[in-house]
Amino acid sequence: QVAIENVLKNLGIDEINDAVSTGKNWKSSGQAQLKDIHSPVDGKKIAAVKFATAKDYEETIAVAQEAFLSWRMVPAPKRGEIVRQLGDELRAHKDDLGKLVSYEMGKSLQEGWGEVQEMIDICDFAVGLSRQLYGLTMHSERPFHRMYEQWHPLGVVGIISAFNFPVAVWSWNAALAWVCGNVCVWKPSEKTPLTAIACQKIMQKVLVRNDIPEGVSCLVIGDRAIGELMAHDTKLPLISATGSTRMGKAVGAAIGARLGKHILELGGNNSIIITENADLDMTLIGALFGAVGTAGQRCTSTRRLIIHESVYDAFKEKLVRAYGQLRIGNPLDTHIHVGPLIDQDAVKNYLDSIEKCKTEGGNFVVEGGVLTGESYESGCYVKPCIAEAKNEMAIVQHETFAPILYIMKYKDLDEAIAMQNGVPQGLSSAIMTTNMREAERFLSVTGSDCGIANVNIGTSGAEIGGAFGGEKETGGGRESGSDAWKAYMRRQTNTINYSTTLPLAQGIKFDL
Ligand code: UN1
Repeated sequence: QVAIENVLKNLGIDEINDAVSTGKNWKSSGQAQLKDIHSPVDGKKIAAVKFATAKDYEETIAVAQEAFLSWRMVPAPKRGEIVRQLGDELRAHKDDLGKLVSYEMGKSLQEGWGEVQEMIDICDFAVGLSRQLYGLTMHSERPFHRMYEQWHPLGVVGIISAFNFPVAVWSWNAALAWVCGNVCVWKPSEKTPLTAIACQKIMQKVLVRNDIPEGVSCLVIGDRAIGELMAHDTKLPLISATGSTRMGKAVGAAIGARLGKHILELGGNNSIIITENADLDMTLIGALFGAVGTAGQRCTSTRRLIIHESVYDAFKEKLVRAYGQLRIGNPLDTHIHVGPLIDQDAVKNYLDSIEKCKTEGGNFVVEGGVLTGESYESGCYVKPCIAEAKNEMAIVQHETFAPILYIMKYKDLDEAIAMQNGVPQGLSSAIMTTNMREAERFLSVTGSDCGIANVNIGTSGAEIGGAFGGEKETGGGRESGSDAWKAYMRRQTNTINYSTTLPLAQGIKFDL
């Protein structure tokens, strides 16, 4: 049993929490609306939070802009040292923060801790990166000239995150943005503001200890209205937004209209191709965790299984048996596999999708439904379900953020790849095979069209070291590892003439 009162106390969550924080200071104007935050685990109120007004937002941005002027002057490796200290604080708070993630969002405690581990990992990554913000040097076509490029910070970076990874997605963006010399303004999901407040308080300790300018890390609790302000705000040169494709299209259009930069991480419709050469025991684990982990609420959740006809029945039987063994309940109990959905709206969405699937001819081999009775009082617990379906069905083409898995048959690999790619989204994909030709074909230019393509692991649970993101309606953004940092900086090409004449490029003559 987890004593949530102690967790809240350890993380500095009060009964009533302020709307905005500029690093050290917390405040909210008189007009800020007070909202209760309930846990999907037991339906109980956790705490109340004030929601920022437009005025609160503007004041926060002004402090962030001011902080940028001095933060950009701190050498990058010294900025890395601040992020290193954040990583240390997160290590110290991993247990409590993981528990609060689990209680506020509903994912299993293992996954709550895993999410905090991702934060720690990205901090480590960013510390190393702080000494590796490399630009290239080029050979000039002119004598006694030197050419190179360098990377400068952008300024105030806006981060809009979703409820499903309430803290990790912030850290992927913020840790990189900071070592790059930017300051951050974070609008967390209005469904999970408390974990965000906890993170900001952890960062606040680091800032105060190091006497870092107020506003390097800002938090604005708010709903859609604040998101819209951010999208239109020319004071934010870059916005990194995670959420639904619908949100991303609106935010992307507003940012595009002002020619700002964005990193969009939107919906996925991820599939695993299971070939006749798959190791079915391994496949079961990948498919199961992908489909029911986080109650199907990851962008990388497995939504479709594309199974070779020769192993279809055998695998279906294995899967159905495994679904029968799933333990659904309080996610803070470490024996539980599946926790609740985030709220009642999500439950309605889940039920609507099941109905639509049935109307379109889907055949449920594991039935869904809402769980009631003791320990399911919040009304957010649902049964993970499986439907035999067709890839073309409208509901299959759509991302439902819930544990509904669609399974379908294929005859040859070309057909399977066409099905895998035949959806509007392009985030994560996988093939299960012990055949090298199949695996390489899937990874080739004629294979998966997704940002992530795996062999013999599932679609979810990406490591932070790789660039994370996807194509098509997933939005095209990349966060986290590899060279994703470049999106948080502006590239400047520099040509220096150390000769005594001024020759023009391309041999152009312009003599007087
Ligand atoms: C998300 O669902 O928003 O690959 C991100 C994964 C996690 C991140 C998911 N590392 O499943």
